[in-house]
Amino acid sequence: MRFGEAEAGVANETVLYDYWRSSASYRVRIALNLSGEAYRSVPVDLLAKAHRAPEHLARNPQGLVPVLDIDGERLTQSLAIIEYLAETRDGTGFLPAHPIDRQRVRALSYAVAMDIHPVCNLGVVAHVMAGADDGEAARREWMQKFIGEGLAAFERMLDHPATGAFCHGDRPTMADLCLVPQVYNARRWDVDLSACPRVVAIDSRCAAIDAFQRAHPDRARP
Ligand SMILES: N[C@@H](CCC(=O)N[C@@H](CS)C(=O)NCC(=O)O)C(=O)O
Repeated sequence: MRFGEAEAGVANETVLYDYWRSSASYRVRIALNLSGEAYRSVPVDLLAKAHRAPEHLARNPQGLVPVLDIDGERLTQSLAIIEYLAETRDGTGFLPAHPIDRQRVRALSYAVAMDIHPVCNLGVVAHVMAGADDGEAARREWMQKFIGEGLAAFERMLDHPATGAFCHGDRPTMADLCLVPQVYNARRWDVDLSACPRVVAIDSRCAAIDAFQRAHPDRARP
């Protein structure tokens, strides 16, 4: 056990510290559901700055969600968590077997998680708003620009023979776990997705899957 028993609750219980609207948390909720991993959610209210409180900084020195307690360990970074599940749980399919397929799934995942998501994070956008005359308008414009441009590039990446019913082949991989929360955010900020038909179609297919439905922010809202 790498962390306090008091925090751990029931020994070896899987606990996700998350926020309902956090897309990095949403990725992990989908991954846990698809893995069949039972877990308890502990909300960390980003709007109330609970992620900056000592209690959460003790869980994650970066002051970010998600944090996952699993197998007696405490994990951070959503993609590293998804890869851990892929390596320790049977048959997730989050990462394909062949290195070149895995490379493509990671490239698609990183296009969302490392290129679109960080510039649209709460702390970054709050800084943008603070420097603008009309903070709300500046946020909207910022989100539409960076999510719109990022998903347009993702759409072009999907123009590839390995794209199937999902981002890579015919079952969800880590790339879909990244894409769906990003599309949720795109809709939240009224990003025009009319030039992204593959993205929209894959998102619809994922929306029909129970594990994705149970992870949706509307279901995760405390
Ligand atoms: N690379 C991290 C990103 C985590 C992250 O940025 N989480 C956001 C919510 S989606 C957060 O905690 N934001 C708080 C802030 O920006 O202050 C991961 O994938 O887990």
